[in-house]
Amino acid sequence: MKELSSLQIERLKYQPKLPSSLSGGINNLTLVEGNKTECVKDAEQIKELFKNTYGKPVVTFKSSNQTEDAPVRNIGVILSGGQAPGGHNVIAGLYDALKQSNPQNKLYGFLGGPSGIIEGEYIEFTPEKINAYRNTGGFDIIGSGRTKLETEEQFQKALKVCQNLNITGVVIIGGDDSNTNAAMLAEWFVKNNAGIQVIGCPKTIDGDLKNEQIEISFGFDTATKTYAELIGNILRDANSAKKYWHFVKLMGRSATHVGLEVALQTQPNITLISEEVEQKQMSLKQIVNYIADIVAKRADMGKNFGIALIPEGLIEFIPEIKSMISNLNDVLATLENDNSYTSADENTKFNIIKNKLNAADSAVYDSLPVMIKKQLLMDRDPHGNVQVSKIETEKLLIEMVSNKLTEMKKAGTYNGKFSAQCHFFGYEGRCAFPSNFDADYCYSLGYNAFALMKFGLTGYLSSVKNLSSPANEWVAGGVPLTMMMNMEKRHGQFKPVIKKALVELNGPVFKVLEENREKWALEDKYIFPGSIQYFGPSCVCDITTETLKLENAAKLTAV
Ligand code: FBP
Repeated sequence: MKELSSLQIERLKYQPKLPSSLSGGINNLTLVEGNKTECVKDAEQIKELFKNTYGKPVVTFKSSNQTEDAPVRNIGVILSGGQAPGGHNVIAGLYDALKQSNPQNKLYGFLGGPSGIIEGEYIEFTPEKINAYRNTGGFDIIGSGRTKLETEEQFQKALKVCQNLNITGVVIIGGDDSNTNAAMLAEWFVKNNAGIQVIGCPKTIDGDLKNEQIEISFGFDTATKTYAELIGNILRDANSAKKYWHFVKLMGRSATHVGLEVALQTQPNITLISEEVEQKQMSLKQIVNYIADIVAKRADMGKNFGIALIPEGLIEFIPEIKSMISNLNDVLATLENDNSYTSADENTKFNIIKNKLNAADSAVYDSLPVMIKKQLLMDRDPHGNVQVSKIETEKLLIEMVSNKLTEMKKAGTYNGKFSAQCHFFGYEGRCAFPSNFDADYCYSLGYNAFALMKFGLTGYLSSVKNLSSPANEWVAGGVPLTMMMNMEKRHGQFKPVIKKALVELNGPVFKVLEENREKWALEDKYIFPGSIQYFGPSCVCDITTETLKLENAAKLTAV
């Protein structure tokens, strides 16, 4: 019986690249401090909530000839939130840096996400354990979870667990919500003189944890390439059989970075961008008309097939539904402990909600199909987000487009055949073998996280920049987490959170779609990217995403 696939065996041997500033050794670094920082919005409240960690400078590292002392340290690491390719390499980079710094150092992995540090569930990493997971996808080395760290009791428990293990530093690998956790924990540890540093690492396939300092979160590269391969295959199937319209919902939560990137890699007929829907204040009906119009035009050309990409978070950006969801979130927060609601049957629940929503939102809620009404009532995640992955927007759109085409047929404005298939791509890409880019980037982020700890920093996000250049030219450093924060409503209350980066409609990436989409809608300009290549010529193994390429090129021209 085989224990490992051939690719697994070969990937374990891959040696990830480091930026040259780090490759001179973890004990041979100089820290360069930039200017003090401000948060993105709501400065007064954020300053008040993060009295001890607010306003720190952005930092970078340079390699130095002087070797520094490296006292023995124990560090803990947490994988938090949704899986993203490369998480294991962050841990491998962190482990290698820590052992290189002082072989007596220990790395503990908290099990099952942030709850592991509260419950004291952990393992100590051994070389064998780390070596078995190098360059692999998944978070299964220690598991992940979405527990929100925010209460005094949780912080006290975490402190106790860390003290028992002599841990003086915690690395949290996560997205915007998880790094909000990291910022809260860092502040609490400083306030309570705990002597424990906290460093975050930017993870999420969604690509929405980015800003001037963070070019992209890890996992986006591999996940989008995986989806692009699948979409390319479906495009070819559609173009071969010429009988189906494929409606593909793509993960990415609120922002449409994933959908946009995949569109640029494959050039499908229709790509909806949530941010554009919101900006143009498009109603659900207008979106349906837009799709039906393209279906009809293609049918006139004898083409009863095509592909439409639907962003996972679309529903939250359609103005009338956005307003309804916001009202609904407040209503649900008041019903959380109301037995007459929680124990009610489905129809009674619908009626309670309908009566509690304001008139306009109630009408919108009531107009939706039962399937969607039900999905909108599902529990919010621990951070208060609607679980958009469970809302079947692709099915909703197929049904509504089909109804619209029936009307058009009666009116004599459509004379085609509409047969649709629906897909949801998300989980397929989150645990793929990391691309060379993600393998290198993640390893560097983990290695760099330990460098930040060595300099006594806390409340920072590990940052590696200049990512469109070869890895040795990448710039390693750190960004204060408070710099990315603002106040947002969650579970009916305003809370400090890291601001999500949405697709910029004036940005270079969206512009490419905007300039080409009419052509892509009617002419078939499909591109078939094929699968991620791990071995072979650099032109296929080391390509970055279109998003990174275009955004970094635009930054260079702006300088
Ligand atoms: P993170 O923000 O934690 O990285 O999660 C990303 C994501 O994959 C979203 O794209 C998706 O909406 C969500 O996780 C799904 O969550 P779950 O894994 O809990 O079903």
